[in-house]
Amino acid sequence: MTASATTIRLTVGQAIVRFLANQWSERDGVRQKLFAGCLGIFGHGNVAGLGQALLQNELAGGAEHLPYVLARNEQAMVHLAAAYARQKDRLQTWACTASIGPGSTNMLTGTALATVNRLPVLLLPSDTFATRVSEPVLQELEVPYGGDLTVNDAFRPLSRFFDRINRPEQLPSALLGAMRVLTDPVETGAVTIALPQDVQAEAYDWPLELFAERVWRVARPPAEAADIADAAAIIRSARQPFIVAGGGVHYSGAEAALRAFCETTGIPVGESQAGKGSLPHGHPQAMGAVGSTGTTAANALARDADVVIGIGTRYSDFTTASRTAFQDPAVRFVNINVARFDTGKHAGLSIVADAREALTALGAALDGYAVAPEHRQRQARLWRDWDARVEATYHPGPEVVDTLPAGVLTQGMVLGRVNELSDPRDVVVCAAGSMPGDLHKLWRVRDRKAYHVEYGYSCMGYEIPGGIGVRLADPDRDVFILVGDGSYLMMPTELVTAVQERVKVIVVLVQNHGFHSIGSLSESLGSQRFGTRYRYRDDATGRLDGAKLPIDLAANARSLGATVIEVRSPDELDRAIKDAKAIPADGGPVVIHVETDPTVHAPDSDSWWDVPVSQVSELDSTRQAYQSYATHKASQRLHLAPTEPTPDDQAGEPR
Ligand SMILES: Cc1ncc(C[n+]2csc(CCOP(=O)(O)OP(=O)(O)O)c2C)c(N)n1
Ligand SMILES: [Mg+2]
Repeated sequence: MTASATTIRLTVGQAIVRFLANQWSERDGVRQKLFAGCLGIFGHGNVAGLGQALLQNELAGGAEHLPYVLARNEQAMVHLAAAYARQKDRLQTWACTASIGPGSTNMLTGTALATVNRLPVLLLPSDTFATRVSEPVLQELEVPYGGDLTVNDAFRPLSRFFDRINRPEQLPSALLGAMRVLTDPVETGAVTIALPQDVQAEAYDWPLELFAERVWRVARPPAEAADIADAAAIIRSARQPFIVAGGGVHYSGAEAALRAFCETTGIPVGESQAGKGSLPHGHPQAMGAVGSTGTTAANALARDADVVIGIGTRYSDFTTASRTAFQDPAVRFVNINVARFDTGKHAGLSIVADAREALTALGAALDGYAVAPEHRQRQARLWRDWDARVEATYHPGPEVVDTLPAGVLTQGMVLGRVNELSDPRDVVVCAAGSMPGDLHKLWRVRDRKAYHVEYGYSCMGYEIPGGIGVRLADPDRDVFILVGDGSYLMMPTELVTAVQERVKVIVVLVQNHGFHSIGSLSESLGSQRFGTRYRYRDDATGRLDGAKLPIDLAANARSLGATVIEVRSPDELDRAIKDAKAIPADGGPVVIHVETDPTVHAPDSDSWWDVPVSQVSELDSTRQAYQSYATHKASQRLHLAPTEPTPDDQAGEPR
């Protein structure tokens, strides 16, 4: 076949690279490249297909340039891409290429994380031969009952879009479908195009128009007027309304609209993990975190709320304290979300819309409405009480400090020092362990993009690659990655990527010799911290309660090329933070190693999280925990009553 002037002969891999380099997203009149680049790890599945295409692209440079970055672990590269997308408000992301078999299945956890958190990431797992002539190839899963099944079919339930390119002709529609999903705020998540190794290298005459620049406008759907009118009627009759701000507030860039809405109406705001920072710390309506890891201020207001306005929230169990957060028997919900899937939760009144658009419309419809002055006063009182507890956690007195072993700090002190010595725009990154809950409660957020805790999938190992993604997305902010010893051990690998790409991130490695989080949880559930300590198996007991392990994670980080600072006192920590901040932007990763006492806890949330306890047991500890579990369980609410304006609401009568 010869190519005419309207076609170009390229391999499937070359066509993908050329296509991706020409995709743009646009919102509010601002355009940006949809793909910052392509992350990858090569093996026989992609080295000569997509790998050759990326090489050719790199050597050519120019407008089509799609930078290639070599990662160390495929799961980590998907985390990096997801974190990047989150920091960019979902307007930009990365593609990820992996080899056949383990290279590709390593991406599954990252894929689930992206979809759970609704973050756009493009995955290009390599697949076994479409022609099947050489089967079974290295790393092929042979399924006796299905010749067309491969390990990559495991991506299907984790992806919002999945396709496999068995013939070049299938590529254009797959690419267009993938871009549609990546840039749609409702559908977005992980998008997978599986690429058989032979097809990647196969040539085809592509119509040139496939490679035209394409701009994908990210929608801001407005609310239905009737929904806004109903919501306004319901809110006008509320005595103690309460807002739950979720990640949708950030993705929509609705912070200013939310602030204006709260200031006029006086409605207080509680934030989910993804929504934290929707209002800056210190704003009169900012009650901080809500739910299982919430502040006592937000949780008290949530408990008594008669109308809950959910904005861009999924209402996860942490946010609703496993459906115990809202205890007014007649509580009603008004839910604003781009996804109808979420607006329907808790039988709420559904406002399917962009958060910024809906808040602006609702603010106008509520003209003249404000909560009673006592409601504002209560917020101020509750917040003062909570903030004093935070202050005492950041700066504990001798009654705590004097009990600490030499060289050991509390986790609250560490969070406090980092918070106070970082710049307001610096970003804190975390994902799993005890720190996400503590950060949710304690961290004082001063900028809309300064808080990045991945708590949809809460994936140990996300922290370091996630922090690198944030830094690449926002290179003029310092990034503080708070990582526990358990999470660090799962995935320190991308420190090497940060060294290679000269990406500065400041990792605060909190060593407490095991799982503080799951240890405390285990204890509270009667399971006695079983299996949560990094200790030798004791010869006498046969259990993991011997001496601490002789591990040196500081040396480990140093061996991976990071600059390491070990601290053993608050003063040393202060100096380390300042020194780390002074390191130049191309100075690579810095690791501050600090040891903390896992028995000192953050202040309590007056809240609960549903984790089932064994109903029968030989252990007293478990039997006692079950009693307490049953009590909490009894306060769970289903929230099934439909929310619609009553005649009283319509008449503008307070209930
Ligand atoms: C990949 C993964 N495996 C298991 C878990 C369950 N889990 C949550 S926190 C945690 C322990 C984290 O330990 P560490 O990082 O040391 O933090 P710490 O609890 O000590 O603060 C575990 C095992 C998880 N969230 N992610
Ligand atoms: Mg730990």
